Amino acid sequence: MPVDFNGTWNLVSNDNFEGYMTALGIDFATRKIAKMLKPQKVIKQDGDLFSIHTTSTFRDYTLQFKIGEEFEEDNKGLDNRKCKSLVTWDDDKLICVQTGEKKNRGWTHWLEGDDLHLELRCENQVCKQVFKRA
Ligand code: VLZ
Repeated sequence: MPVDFNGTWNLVSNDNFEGYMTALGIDFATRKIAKMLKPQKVIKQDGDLFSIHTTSTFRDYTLQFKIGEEFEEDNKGLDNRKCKSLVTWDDDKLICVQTGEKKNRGWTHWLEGDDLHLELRCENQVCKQVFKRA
């Protein structure tokens, strides 16, 4: 039985989001706003189908995918670079590889106790976020 990520999650810590955004080429002014945000994630998991809605007072981002099925991701409102994304399970971790112009791009979600963890990777930068249930 896979882990159940369903729920509404509020950001409680955000380590090196600045470095991650810089690696993505996000401009200075946008980074200054974005690093202050406390985004919320609403995750819906139904078998192999997922949707992850990341919302904030500044911008929202929605991702829908099926485990094991590569899709084109537009990263609209983030860096707007298209990539090919593939999400798979690695034990209880959800791993996304985002293949495109940026090397080593992707993310990993997992649960630890009652917390949702997210590692965001781009080039040589790693951002670590922790969320608690709303
Ligand atoms: O999350 O890839 O949960 O997409 C931040 C919105 C969204 C705030 C970050 C505006 C999305 C930022 C991170 C402006 C530059 C992400 C995935 C894993 C799902």
